[in-house]
Amino acid sequence: MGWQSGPVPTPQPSPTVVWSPETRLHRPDAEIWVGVRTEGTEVPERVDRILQAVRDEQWQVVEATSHDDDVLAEVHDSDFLCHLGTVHERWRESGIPELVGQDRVVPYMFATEAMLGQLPGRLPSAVHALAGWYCYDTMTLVGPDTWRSARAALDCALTAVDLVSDGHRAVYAVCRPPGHHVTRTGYGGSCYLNNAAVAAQALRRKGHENVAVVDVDAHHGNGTASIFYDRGDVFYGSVHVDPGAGWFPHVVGFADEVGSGEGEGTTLNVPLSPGTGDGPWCDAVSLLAERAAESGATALVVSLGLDAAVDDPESPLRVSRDGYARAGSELAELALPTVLVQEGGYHLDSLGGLVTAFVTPFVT
Ligand code: SP5
Ligand code: ZN
Repeated sequence: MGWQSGPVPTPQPSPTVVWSPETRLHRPDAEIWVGVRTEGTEVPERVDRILQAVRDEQWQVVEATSHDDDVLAEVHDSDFLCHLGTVHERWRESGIPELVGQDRVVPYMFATEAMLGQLPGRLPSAVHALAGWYCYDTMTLVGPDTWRSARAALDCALTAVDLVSDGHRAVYAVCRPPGHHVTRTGYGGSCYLNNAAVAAQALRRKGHENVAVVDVDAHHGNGTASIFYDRGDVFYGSVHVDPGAGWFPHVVGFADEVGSGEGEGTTLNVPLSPGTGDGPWCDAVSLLAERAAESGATALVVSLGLDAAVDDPESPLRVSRDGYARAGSELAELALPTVLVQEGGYHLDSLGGLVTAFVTPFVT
């Protein structure tokens, strides 16, 4: 070793990935579907698989910083947030875990119009009834660490917004649990807080007059769609498996939902038949990109679900890794400051590779 050897200064690659160790804490442990308890597919290992893949790419990974509730409170109802933050503690205090052997919060009834008719209905006092007031399915269980993880996932998204606002071209947030099924007042679909919607709102607050959300998850993002349905300042475009063909969220996500009031024309749904692969799926992403550009958006949020992939257990779409790479290129070509928010994607062996395939065009 001569005197000239020593550390050679290398330029720091820009932060590309934001994560938080707390996103691993949430363990739903089960998913109750058509009355049957299964293990569920929205597992902590998803985070590990994604991190491994981005580290293999030598992308810089940074930890999320904590953010206050200001933007969150603009997107979600305050009673809903209070409920979600405290419901597991109330469940425990009620004695249900000992009495019936269920330590996760699971609703058993839903006060829909079918129950109430024209009656007003009021907030139930029993926590097991209250559970169905804010949760709209039986698949989305709340455990002791669910709130912490959901809040940490949101911090990932908000940290990504900060970095993009500071001049980074694109930042990917490893949000877990995912978020796009959460409305202003209710959660479901393995989601608890709408990370993408809060990111879009945060970009509005940072001065972007128009923001586009493009959702490539296999399922329609009913939460994000509903939050922005009547707003003209946030475009929402989604490609997903046709809910009319029998897929979650079943009741929304159809092509004739185009927005209302000031938001008329700022929603675009592209439902595809089960079995659809790369060609039509990539065409749909191109259309969403085109319409996002036409909306006048100066910033982009991508709801990055990888569950449209051929091997995914939760959807019948058949997109390849190459398809995800092409979709990433289409959206990267918009050349907008971009926050990529992790949504679904459940095939553990392919998940990380799908993420890097999609994100690579944004960072090269
Ligand atoms: C964020 C996201 O992708 N949420 C997915 C919500 C849809 N879940 C529907 C689950 C349907 C039942 N799953 C049973 C497992 C069969 N493989
Ligand atoms: Zn999904």
